[in-house]
Amino acid sequence: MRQGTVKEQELIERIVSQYLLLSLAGLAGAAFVAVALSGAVQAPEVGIPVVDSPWPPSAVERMERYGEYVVRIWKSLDEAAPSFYRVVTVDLGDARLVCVDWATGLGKLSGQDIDGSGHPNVIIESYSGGAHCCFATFVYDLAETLLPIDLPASPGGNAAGEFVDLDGDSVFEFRTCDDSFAYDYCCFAGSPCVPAVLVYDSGQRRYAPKSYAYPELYRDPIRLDTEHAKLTLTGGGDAGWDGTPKCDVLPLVLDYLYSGDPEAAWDALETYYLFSDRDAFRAEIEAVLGASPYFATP
Ligand SMILES: [Ca+2]
Ligand SMILES: [Ca+2]
Repeated sequence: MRQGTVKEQELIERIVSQYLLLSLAGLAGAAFVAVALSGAVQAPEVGIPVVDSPWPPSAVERMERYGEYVVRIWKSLDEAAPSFYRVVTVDLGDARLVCVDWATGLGKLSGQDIDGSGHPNVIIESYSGGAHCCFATFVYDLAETLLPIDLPASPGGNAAGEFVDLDGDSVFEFRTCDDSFAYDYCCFAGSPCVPAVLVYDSGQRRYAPKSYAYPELYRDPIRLDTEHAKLTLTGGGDAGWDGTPKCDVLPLVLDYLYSGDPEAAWDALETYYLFSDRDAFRAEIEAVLGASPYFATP
């Protein structure tokens, strides 16, 4: 196994030529396609990733070098493969250190130092397809050794996220939303996805929830969700699965809880939710948030 621009170029040219061969082979019959495909899959020196997939990756779509590390985005030449389907690998010398199946590609800050370690990071985004499911982001610090960074996945699987430096200290926060209540009380479109911020903990090398440190992010949602909650008092809200307007009130309650103001949250629940199961509703909210990796209290 080697690293080198010339070899890499040869690889790409060879894969392209095999792709052309495959296209021609389509005219010649399925048996010939199978032979050509197995040739592509077996190219040993490039380390084509072996994944349990109906669409084995067979071509390098993009390659990046971050220091000594080589990151490749692989795609399948099978036309039946979903358009977003990729496999991402990270190699150091001859060693394959990371192989993420069902990737969609690299995060836009890949190659930058997002955690302040002094080494670049690689960010791999994945999406498993299907209705609303499932987004995940994988982060590694490319130091002398590759170090995984723990980043909790979307609780309901429906929300992607992005790295943003919210406080200007050159360490990036992860901004996303918490979809823990998706489908709980009403349809997906009506379910809340409250803004959530995870901040980097360099000691633990992990992202941990700390939305309450960014109350300014909740000002606009609180204003909008208050207007929405008010509709319940005039009969203008939408009834959920159980005939109550839980999905009209819950977003506002969550805005306050996430922003670190539980008193305002429970006041809002009392003001806008006038049904007899209010205490049970509150207990459910507290139980769900207690189990959410995206929620924390000050
Ligand atoms: Ca870093
Ligand atoms: Ca920051």
